[in-house]
Amino acid sequence: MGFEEMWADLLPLGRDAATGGYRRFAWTPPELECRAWFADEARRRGLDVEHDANGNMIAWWRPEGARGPAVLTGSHLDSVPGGGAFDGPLGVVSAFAAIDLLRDRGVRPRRPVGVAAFAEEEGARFGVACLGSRLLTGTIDPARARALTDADGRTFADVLHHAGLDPEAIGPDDGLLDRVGCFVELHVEQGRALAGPVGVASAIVPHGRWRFDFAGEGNHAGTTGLADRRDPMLPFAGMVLAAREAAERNGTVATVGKVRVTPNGVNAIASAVTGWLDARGPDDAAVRRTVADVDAAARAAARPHGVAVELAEESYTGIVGFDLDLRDRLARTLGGVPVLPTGAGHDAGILSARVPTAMLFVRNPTGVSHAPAEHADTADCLAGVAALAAVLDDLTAG
Ligand code: HGY
Ligand code: MN
Ligand code: MN
Ligand code: MN
Repeated sequence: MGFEEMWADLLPLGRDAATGGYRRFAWTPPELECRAWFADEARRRGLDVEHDANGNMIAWWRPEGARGPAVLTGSHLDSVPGGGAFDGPLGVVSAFAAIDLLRDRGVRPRRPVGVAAFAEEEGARFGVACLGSRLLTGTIDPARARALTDADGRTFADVLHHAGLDPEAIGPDDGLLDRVGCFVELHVEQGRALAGPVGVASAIVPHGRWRFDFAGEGNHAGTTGLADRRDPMLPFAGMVLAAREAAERNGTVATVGKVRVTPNGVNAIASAVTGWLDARGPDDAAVRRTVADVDAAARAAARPHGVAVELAEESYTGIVGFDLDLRDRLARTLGGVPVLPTGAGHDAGILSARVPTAMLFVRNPTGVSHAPAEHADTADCLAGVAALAAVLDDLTAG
């Protein structure tokens, strides 16, 4: 079952007719189908699947005689709403295909190799990106994680319990991390900078998401005089515009892509609005200034309308500089491919706090990601598999 057959099997799972993209939210039926696909591919290869306490899965290849810290690869299977086909799954399918290549060549790794599928990388269901790898590395409080809720008000603890996991068992897993020597994540490029089929990541720029809650007063849209309104939509609108202005002023990027309106009725003045800001930039200070500017603008816009504003939640990742030795080793193995930073967050960025990590990128000719137009040509995907196989061969040789 080579790359193209695996890809054809996975591709139909989780399609979202409404957007033409994918909707594979963690532990919803489409993502559970992807998890079942993962277990099938592992079983087909005689790999043991480990389910850690945090909902992450790792398929282990332990050739006879292999010992010592493992080389971990893989990525994630979940998606953003309306996401593309490649963000996450390309890294998982390529990992299985790279193992096939090594086996076909008779390569016998002297270290174990793991294929990971990290849980809730996009944070699309519970609002915190890389939730599974954050829990694994101890970079989110398990109690905070258990209390996270999805759009239907279901808690992460509920969903874990329903998935057969113990919500009280989530948290850092040093035992697992101690078995990992390094992590190499292959990922579709999220941009259009790559001149060749494959590149190596130099860094992940600082990025984060901030939740703003606006509290006003619900009322009738038709019978309430303007002077009697406390409409939270107005300062929310101010926040959206301020995000773009603050980004231009601070040399960053900022987006408000998600909003929740209560009660969300055409003829009802909202009682509450929640908006999520995503801000990213070249350095911590620029991102922090952007968020501070948006916060100030939201409060200034709220005051005249008697609306309360709270910057209620933050999940932020400072700059991730990948392990230089590992990065240079990959670049050498691949014969001097381009090395470039990324503005996208990844599990590799979270794991880099605990194990040496590196990333490979596969060219995306559209440059689009987190949308249906995300793409990688098959030839480039196969070049990515070959590159990953070469990297795994090198890293497991001794
Ligand atoms: O949001 C991100 O940057 C990543 O694609 N999860
Ligand atoms: Mn993504
Ligand atoms: Mn991703
Ligand atoms: Mn990722």
